[in-house]
Amino acid sequence: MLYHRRPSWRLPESAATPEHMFWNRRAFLTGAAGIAGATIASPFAATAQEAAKSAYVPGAPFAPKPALNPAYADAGRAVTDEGVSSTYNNFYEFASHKRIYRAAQRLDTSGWKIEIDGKVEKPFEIGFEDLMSKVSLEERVIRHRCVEAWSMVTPWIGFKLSDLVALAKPLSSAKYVQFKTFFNPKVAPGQREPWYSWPYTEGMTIEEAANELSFMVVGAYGKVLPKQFGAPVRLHLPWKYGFKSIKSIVKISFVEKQPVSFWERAQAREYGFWANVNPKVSHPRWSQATEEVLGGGGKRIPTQLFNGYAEQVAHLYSGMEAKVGDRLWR
Ligand SMILES: Nc1nc2c(c(=O)[nH]1)N[C@H]1C(S)=C(S)[C@@H](COP(=O)(O)O)O[C@H]1N2
Ligand SMILES: [Mo]
Repeated sequence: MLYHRRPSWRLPESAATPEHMFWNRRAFLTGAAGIAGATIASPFAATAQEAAKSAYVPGAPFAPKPALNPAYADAGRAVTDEGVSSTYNNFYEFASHKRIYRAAQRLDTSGWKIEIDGKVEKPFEIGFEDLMSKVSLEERVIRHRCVEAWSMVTPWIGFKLSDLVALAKPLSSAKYVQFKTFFNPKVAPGQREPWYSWPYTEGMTIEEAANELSFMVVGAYGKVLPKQFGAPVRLHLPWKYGFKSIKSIVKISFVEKQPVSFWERAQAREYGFWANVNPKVSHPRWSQATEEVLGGGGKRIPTQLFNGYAEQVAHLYSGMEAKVGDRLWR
């Protein structure tokens, strides 16, 4: 098929990078466009069992649908077709290629809990539905820029990460927030691949977490978040490369030291902690100056500093480039 693996990727010292996905996505877009819409219906359908267990069934209509935040009503370009964005995903837990949407349906999100710990007043665990009753939901149409140089626009439903930080009541010693994805190799075959350090983790500073762009996503395209997008709850940080936007979160820890994240551990030279989008700073193996519009028939557009969100986030990094150099941008 369209996906191939270089045998050398099985070696830990050349831990797999997402580069091949970029090329395979291109092959998919040109070679197999159109099949997406036809094949998605059945894997999205919830089982009766799931529906009985939860009011939030992945892929079911979001009812009532939260109001669109007028500040994010328009991303300046077309919303990516749902049939494209929901059948071409990065979710290494299920496989290191993009066509994981069927495999991801095995993830059982009913009874989902999130653990909050570290430097907080009192660690606790909260059920997903309980969390939903404590946050305020809205819809945002948002740009997403993957480090592999493709991009999309998605109508997300979610709540501000700052709502959750407020619930967690961090201590003043909490300087960073660390996120963890579920770990269940029985369901997620990618997690049997020993050259990665599972579970997927990500992190950000507490100031970044307080920014209003930091969004916890629980829905897309008017639906309860489909599993392949990272159900039941994933982070979205639109000014950073996509790998920062961790999926299917089970744990959030408030910590003193800068956490090491999944891709940083796998390939520190290429992927770091900050990963802010900057068209002027190339990835070690490709330019970041332009991006391919997902579902756009191979069309490329210029990449914008902070993915076009500089006004909201640039101040977070003033004076920092002198300290961390190019690491600020990868
Ligand atoms: N747990 C987990 N989160 C993840 C990933 C992953 O492999 N596992 N991939 C990341 C990358 S590289 C991108 S571009 C986005 C893709 O999100 P999407 O599939 O919803 O488009 O998810 C990010 N979050
Ligand atoms: Mo990505």
